[in-house]
Amino acid sequence: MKDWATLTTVEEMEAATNSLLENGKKVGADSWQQRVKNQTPHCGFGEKGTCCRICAMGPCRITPKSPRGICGCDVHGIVARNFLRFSASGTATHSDHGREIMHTLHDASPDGFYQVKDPEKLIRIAKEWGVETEGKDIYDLAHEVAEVGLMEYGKPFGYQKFMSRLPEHTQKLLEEQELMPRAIDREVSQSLHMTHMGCSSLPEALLQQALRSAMSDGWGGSMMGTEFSDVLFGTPKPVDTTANIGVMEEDMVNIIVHGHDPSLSEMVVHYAQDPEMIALAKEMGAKGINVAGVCCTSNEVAMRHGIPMAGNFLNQENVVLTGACEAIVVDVQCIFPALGPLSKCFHTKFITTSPVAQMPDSEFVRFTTGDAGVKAKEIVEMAVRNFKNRKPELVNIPKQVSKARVGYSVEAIVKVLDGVANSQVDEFGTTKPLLDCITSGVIRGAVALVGCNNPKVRPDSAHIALMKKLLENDIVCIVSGCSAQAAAKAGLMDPVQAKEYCGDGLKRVCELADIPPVLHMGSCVDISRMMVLAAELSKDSGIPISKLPVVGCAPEWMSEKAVSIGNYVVGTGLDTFLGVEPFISGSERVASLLTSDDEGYKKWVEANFTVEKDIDKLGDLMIQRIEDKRAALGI
Ligand code: MSK
Repeated sequence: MKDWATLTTVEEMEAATNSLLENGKKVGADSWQQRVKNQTPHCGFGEKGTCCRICAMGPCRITPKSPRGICGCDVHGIVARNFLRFSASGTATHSDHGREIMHTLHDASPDGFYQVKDPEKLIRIAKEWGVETEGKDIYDLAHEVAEVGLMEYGKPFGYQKFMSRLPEHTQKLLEEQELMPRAIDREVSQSLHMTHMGCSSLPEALLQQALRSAMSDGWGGSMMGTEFSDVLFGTPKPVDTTANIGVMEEDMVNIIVHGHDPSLSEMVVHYAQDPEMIALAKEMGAKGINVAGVCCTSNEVAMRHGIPMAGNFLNQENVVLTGACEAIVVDVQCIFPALGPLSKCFHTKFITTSPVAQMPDSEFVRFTTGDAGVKAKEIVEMAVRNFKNRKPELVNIPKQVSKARVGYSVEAIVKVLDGVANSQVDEFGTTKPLLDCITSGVIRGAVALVGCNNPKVRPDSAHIALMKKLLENDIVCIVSGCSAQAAAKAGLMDPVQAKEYCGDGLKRVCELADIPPVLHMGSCVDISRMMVLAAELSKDSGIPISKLPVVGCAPEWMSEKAVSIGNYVVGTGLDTFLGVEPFISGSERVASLLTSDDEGYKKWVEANFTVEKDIDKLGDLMIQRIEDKRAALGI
């Protein structure tokens, strides 16, 4: 632990980035900051969602003079079709990550590269899914459960199995509205079918499909990704780590892992600790090997191994700009193709590993579960041997590090809060202590803060400002994805220092439970953990999810995955607040269906979206919504 770890402001982070950009200028490096300038202003039709290019009669663009496309589709149909495609792509992406995890589970063996680290969780899910567990070898069970899980992608009949985790009220509502998600691939495929030329142009039908497909992500693909990553790599427990660019080490080989699928990063972390590799690093003149993470891969390895977090989405170029990155090793999602040319300006090796994410100017080391250890060792060795190519005159590691306690799975939250109330827990535990804190008003409510960075918002400023505002108002923040790293970098996960931002009630709970006020729940797919927590709170209290003083928020979102997430968080019954506009402003009808209190989402699933670009106002609106829900419950 670096002894200068501290709370860090957005201004300080920005100053560090600026000094790195100066480093980049020395070698002619491009940057997202420059590319944003080149791309501004953005296409107005794209921003409003009013450009249709789903057939070759177009592209058609809707204007007052040309209110319909060549096929006659109006603006509402076009905007809704674009919205559904955007969301369905997010569903496909998350769920394909989940599918890879199921294949890894299917390949697990006692003498292979992947083992079952949490057999209790495997048995618990097997029982939940009706798979016989008695007398079975744990690996036979793992393979059987993996097959059952893989069938969730293409089974011809029935709904997603994890939907039974929802309270009865929500299940009934979704059944009545015909919004229960069927097989994941079917929902994605049907979304593409519905948006093909000559199919749906009725906004209601298109938005209902956006909800249905997103629910197959949140309560299907993503949830399997989360649950079976825990089975394979261990269910997260609180662990201390450090965050921000200063986690990179000047005298060590720095390997950055970036992406989402822990199957790769787990192996890289393992082989970076191999005595043979450490000896080689010393031979190359380094003191050892330092692995750090970016984006959601960072969340995965931080919460299971305490691996430091170098940064989030818009910091991915920063790690290379330090001139001290021997290799940036990526799997899938949220990886800038810019890393290829940028790495070439330095000595960094940009190593791609998945057939799903292949990029120019990278070294492709194809990684499969069958040869995972061999390939991971090869990658670590490539990085270590690259240390001698480092140019000392280009090394600039800003001294910025904060302490963070991460790894609050639902199981961990239940356990630590039980310490406050001292109640008995059953096998899974109970959320009653948390409910008691909320009912008594010691904690006013909870906000699930998630999502990316987006250059449309000053990086991390919205995440951090909102968290501080919520903490001050005794609202606990549960966070994941790049929002989690924003919090960690700012020091908001430091259990000692972050308390200074809390109101009296929340501060007392944090002191009693020895937790930070911002709880790290993991990566993007781990938003499914938040959904399970909401469902458990509802079942333990008898209050429908939509009436709980809990809301979701993605203040700096940018990806298609984030729209799928938003749709399944709302579909689960949680009002969701966005700081960046989705591409829907071209249709008042679509905007109303998503945000109105009188129709659309609110009527179908009892929750809706609020879009507000003024971040202070967004925070006020969330607090007001939480207080309104409390008042309605009489608490
Ligand atoms: S990595 S989807 S930028 S949260 Fe999951 Fe971050 Fe958003 Fe990617």
